[in-house]
Amino acid sequence: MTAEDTLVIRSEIRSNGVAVVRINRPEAKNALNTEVRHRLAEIFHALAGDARVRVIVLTGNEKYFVAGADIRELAEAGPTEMHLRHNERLWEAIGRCPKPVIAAVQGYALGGGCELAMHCDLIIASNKARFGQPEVKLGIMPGAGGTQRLVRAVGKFQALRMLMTGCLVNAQEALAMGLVSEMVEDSQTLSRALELAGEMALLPPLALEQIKEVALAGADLPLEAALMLERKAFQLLFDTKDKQEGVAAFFEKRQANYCGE
Ligand code: DAK
Repeated sequence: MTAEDTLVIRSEIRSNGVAVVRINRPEAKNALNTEVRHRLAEIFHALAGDARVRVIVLTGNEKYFVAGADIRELAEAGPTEMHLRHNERLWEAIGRCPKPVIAAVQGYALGGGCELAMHCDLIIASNKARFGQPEVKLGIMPGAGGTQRLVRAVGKFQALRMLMTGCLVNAQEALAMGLVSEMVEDSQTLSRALELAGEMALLPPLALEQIKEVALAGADLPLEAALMLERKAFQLLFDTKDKQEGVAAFFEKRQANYCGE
């Protein structure tokens, strides 16, 4: 196991190929300030390029996943400064990560925190988790994909209820509307995310990568183009050692051992 600790992010790579990234700013309810955003981007870039890593779990602490952007950093900023921060480049490190990313959400996931969870592929939520896009109550609006990813995730009427009232939804509501993948007992949140990550770490990485890329890119394409994209990716996988291994393991009635090639 290798571990890296900084003041704001803790990350470790476990022997089963699961990396755990933990946001650690308890004094500000894990709010995303410039340092956290930069460190998150650096860590995700590093994990994406690290062959040991198969799956990433992103989490906060027991009470706060992330309480949003750091409001102190928004208070004084003007439009040019906001533009020059180019936060979109930092978010891309997570949204475009080619490996599976699982959010383990306990407590509040608000504003940029809800957007951060929506950058992930699966969301495992504590039954005490609360989600919201309360930016409107500050006189602003979501700026990291909230208006777009939320509509795509839960549909217009639930999304606009959250976006235009700033209300918080509990985990049960979030599950019912399709904002989270699974809801579990609060104390089981991280362990369930790690269990799923461990299972996915045993699956063929190239197939997982292609599934993620095609599912996400295809959602924004016309159906015919998306289906063609799927066919091409499907065909590509027939060239992999892992396809041979998966089929051989099936007939030999054994566990497949995927090498990622
Ligand atoms: N930022 C900074 N400090 C925060 C904070 C935040 N988001 N949330 C909480 N804190 C601080 C509080 O100021 C307080 O500090 P002290 O007074 O102790 O110094 C401390 O954390 C404890 O807060 P509370 O006393 O309020 O704690 P509670 O447990 O009672 O309530 C809460 C927790 C999370 C429900 C509440 O603190 C809250 O509603 N916080 C604000 C949530 C919020 O409005 N979040 C949305 C922020 S706007 C962008 C992309 C995205 C964004 C911006 C730009 N670009 C691409 C450029 C995103 C914007 C947002 O997320």
